[in-house]
Amino acid sequence: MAGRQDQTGDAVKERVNTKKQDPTLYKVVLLNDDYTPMDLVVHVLEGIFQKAPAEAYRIMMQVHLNGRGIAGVYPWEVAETKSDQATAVAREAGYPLRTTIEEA
Ligand code: TYC
Repeated sequence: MAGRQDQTGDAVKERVNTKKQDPTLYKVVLLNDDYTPMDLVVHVLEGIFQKAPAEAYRIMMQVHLNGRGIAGVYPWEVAETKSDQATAVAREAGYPLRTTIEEA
């Protein structure tokens, strides 16, 4: 079985699972643009990043006023998936919302 050393004779099973978790966390950063509607960004923050309405609005305004803001902090695969989902929602609606992923 992958990731296991069988117990035979006096051999000791040393590893149960060789697939180690990556402990590194990554920020999904939303970037400002002049075209994506504010309410679409709030919708993305609520629907994809699980933010409460007031927090979603706060993050959206942070991005609008300062150019960038943190949508959330996640393990790599979660960050990548949410980043892709956010831009996909915007593209489907015809808007250029962009994100970046940075080590937290
Ligand atoms: N600046 C956009 C506007 O005035 C709103 C916006 C906020 C766009 C956050 C992108 O990540 C963003 N409609």
